[in-house]
Amino acid sequence: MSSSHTLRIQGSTPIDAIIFTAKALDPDVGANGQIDYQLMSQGPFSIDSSGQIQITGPLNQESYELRVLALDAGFPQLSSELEITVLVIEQELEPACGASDYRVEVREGSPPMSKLLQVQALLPGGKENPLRYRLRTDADAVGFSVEPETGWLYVRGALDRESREVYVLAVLASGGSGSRTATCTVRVRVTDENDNAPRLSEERYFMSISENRPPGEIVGRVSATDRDAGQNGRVTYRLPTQETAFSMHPHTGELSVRRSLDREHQATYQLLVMAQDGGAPPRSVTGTIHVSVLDENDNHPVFLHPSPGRETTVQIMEGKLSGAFVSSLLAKDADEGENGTVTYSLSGPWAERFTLHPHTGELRTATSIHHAERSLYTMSVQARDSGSPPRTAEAVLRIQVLGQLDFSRAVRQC
Ligand SMILES: [Ca+2]
Ligand SMILES: [Ca+2]
Ligand SMILES: [Ca+2]
Ligand SMILES: [Ca+2]
Repeated sequence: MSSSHTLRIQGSTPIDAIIFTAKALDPDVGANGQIDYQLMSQGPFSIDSSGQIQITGPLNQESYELRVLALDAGFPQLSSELEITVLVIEQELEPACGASDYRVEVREGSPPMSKLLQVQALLPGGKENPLRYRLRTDADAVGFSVEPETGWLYVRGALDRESREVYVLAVLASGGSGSRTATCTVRVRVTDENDNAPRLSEERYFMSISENRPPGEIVGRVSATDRDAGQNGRVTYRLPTQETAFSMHPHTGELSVRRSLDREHQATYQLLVMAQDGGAPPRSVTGTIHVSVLDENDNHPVFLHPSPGRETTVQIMEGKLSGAFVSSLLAKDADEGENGTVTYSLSGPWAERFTLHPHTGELRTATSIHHAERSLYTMSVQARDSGSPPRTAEAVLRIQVLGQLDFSRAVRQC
């Protein structure tokens, strides 16, 4: 019985490596079933009792022909033969990357076809068989290309760090006897350029603060963001025009008053605010802040009539019917709304003989007035605003009642 077998082993297979196990099957049992193996040919090989063939020396030939004899211990002795052709093949050449991990930085916005770096894979002894490079097509590779012959990596279009900062590319180098491929990893980091101006959270800010607040009181806050990195994205704030009433914190964006504000002097302010990044050159944006000064009840009503600070005398004719016009009171209040809304009242002895309209200030008789009964009424008039707490002003009004006789005399003298 004989059979044959062909083995392919690499020339670099180490000494002592087991390359084959011969197995002769013998149906006999006992001594007849014990098998002895013998290697009948020359070469750097040996076989042991279990049929394992080992390498015992360097493989210098391209091929070896081995004959294995399997003998049993019976009588008569039976044998079988196995022919093994050992082909020693060259090791397959595999390309290998020149670096385990390529790293490169590229400036954001670099123009298309900017060179990044050259990937070089090596093929041992394969100079006559050049490698070709290509990019593994994936999402990261979209913005890049590689020159097939040289391995130079390019950007295809300008990169935006604010969209993506790191790309991991796989450059495949293929060639060699076995068409093997080496995968070289390239990490591309996009460095920042100051290509974004800060953006204010609002184009126009509307803020308010009560009048009379102490210096340093915060009115409100502006904020801006900048998509760039580091100093290119660090925003500071300022009021670009000279402002005597307001100041801006450069880092927090807080607007505060430099002094107390007086609504009655100025009720609204419009300010420019500028947000600027720390790039070189810097980029900036401007917005506007509208500040409303809210009213406080910090003004008394002031009488225009009767004259404040001194007594005012008005004259009326006696005998007028109830409801006759006597005088009109007028007080002004510089405040706003309720704080500036004035109501009038009258006090003093005999005040019930007159009526004062609380809103119009019209003073009229409440009864028929006679000179003989009383010729002079001295009244206290009060103007009060509707603030909380209210403020008041007082004045003295003297009403002189002229008798018919006095009046005729007065007319005759004219
Ligand atoms: Ca910026
Ligand atoms: Ca940027
Ligand atoms: Ca007032
Ligand atoms: Ca006020």
